[in-house]
Amino acid sequence: MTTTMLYPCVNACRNFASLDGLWQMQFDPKNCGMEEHWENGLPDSFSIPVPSSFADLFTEREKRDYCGDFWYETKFYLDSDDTKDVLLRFGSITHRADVYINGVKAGSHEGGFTPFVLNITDLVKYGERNRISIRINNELNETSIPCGTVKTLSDGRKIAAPYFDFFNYSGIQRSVHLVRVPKESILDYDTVITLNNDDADISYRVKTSGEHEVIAYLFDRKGNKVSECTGKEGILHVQNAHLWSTEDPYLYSIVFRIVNDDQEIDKYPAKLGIRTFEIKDGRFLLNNKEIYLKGYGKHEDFEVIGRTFNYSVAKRDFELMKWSNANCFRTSHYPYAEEWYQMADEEGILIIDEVPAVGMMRSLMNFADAKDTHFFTAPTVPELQKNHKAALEEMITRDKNHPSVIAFSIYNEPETYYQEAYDYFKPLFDYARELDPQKRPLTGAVELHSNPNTCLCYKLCDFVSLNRYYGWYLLGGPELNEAEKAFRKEMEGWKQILDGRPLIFTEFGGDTYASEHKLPSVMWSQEYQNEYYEMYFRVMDDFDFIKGELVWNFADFQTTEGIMRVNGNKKGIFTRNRQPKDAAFLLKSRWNHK
Ligand code: GCB
Repeated sequence: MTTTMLYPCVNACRNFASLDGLWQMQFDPKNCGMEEHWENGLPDSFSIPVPSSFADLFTEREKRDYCGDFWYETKFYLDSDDTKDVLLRFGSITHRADVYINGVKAGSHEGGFTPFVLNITDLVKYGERNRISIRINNELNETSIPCGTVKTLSDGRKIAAPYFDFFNYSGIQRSVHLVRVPKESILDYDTVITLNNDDADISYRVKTSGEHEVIAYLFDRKGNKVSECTGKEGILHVQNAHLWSTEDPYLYSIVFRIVNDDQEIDKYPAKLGIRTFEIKDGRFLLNNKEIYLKGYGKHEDFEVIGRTFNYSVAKRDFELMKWSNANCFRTSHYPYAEEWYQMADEEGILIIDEVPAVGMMRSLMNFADAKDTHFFTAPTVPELQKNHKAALEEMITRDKNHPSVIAFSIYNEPETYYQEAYDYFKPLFDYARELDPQKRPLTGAVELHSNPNTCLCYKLCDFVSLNRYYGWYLLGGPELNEAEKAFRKEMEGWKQILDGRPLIFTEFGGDTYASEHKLPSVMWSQEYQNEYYEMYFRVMDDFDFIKGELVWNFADFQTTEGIMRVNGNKKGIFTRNRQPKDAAFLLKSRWNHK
């Protein structure tokens, strides 16, 4: 496996071909694919779009809910050996994959939400068709993230039993690229920005696979060169820097070239926003100015396409976020497709980037049936931690240069109230701090059992993130006043122990059926959703240490079936097809002045 995760681009030195389109697929419920050598050709396949989440494309329940091994296959053609390396880049495969080129194993990857790249130069044939065969597995367990288990039905069929509240969409859900790069190439880069009055310094580091000289350039939006520096490490000075902000997301271009005298060996261009983000005196500062975080927890989720990235859906989401005066979203509960971050850079929306560490508590009904499962004492924990660490590394390596990314979230709702949880997470926080050159603030989201009296892991966080459901899972409907009292009491508790850390809400919300209205309100009605949010805002505005509110959820989304869900989670401010519920107008008006 090569270490480059850089998003593919085309120029005189490097290029790519998209392998998106119709592939062949075959389920392997008896696990006979390996024995029968399906890597040499699928015996009984059907066509399937790539990228896609296969589940919602089918009309048969057995296919939608398929859990186990399945295979994908396609062919590609390479016409000449032009001395470049050939890389095969998957945006993600959920959850694990073994990749074969012309029947020979090229590599494997565990983890369904980050890219992986295989150098297949020695496995391809020129002037001939080449076959890619992939054995994929979408089972959940307790060693990989997200966590869950598998149930085997009496007919032998397996179904996924997630310990989390979103549908276990899987398959090749992101784009596949065949990338050609020079033998000596740019592998990675990072930048750290400091502001000096009106000027900025961009310290950069570039990793290449060779020893030749590197030159770095910065261009403004009109293409004028504003700075240049020679060396694999250096500083680009920018006079009168045009800062990136949520109101004015101005992007420069940074370009790296590997040169040998006059000869250009490789070149890689990327967008760059000049901004700083830090926590000072309990406040978030963007470019040294305080910013209050307003927005949403989201999912990659839409009708028919499931978790597949789609530019039009993403554009609509950014338009709705901006319409409602939001400035931030959390990539609950996994790193999203790279295009989300590129668009957020352009649109001026901030991102809290979350690793898929969700379901670290044995519960099949969200947290409602979980308490004290002692998740972090299981023998599976060392393996889980290894995979968690790898997912963190892949997320931070991939996303570290985006101006939109302001923080990393290391977990969602694990059992943080045991010493073993602290011991599990401590090295992961240390590792994340080491990995991120910009030293962004770190956090993790916690549910109600992790409160000021019990939570041990908040101390690892630079800011505290709470998922709270007073007035929904607890003290709902006629007891909303009691919910407010309990909520205020908890906030008094946090006030005592935050010790300069800002606190934000990463989730709060109630399921709301878009067609339901009732006066006086009842739970599930649009009127109740408004009353619920009004109660939260009343409380939040009374506590100075609260520095952000991300409601749950941006839109209704698909989950596993069960008595807790009506064909999915309905806590959306927007419906699944992106039309507003009444609460959208409440948020829009609040966030206009907040
Ligand atoms: C949570 C989870 C989120 C669920 C949400 C809910 O605490 O973090 O994944 O979807 O509650 O709606 O119950």
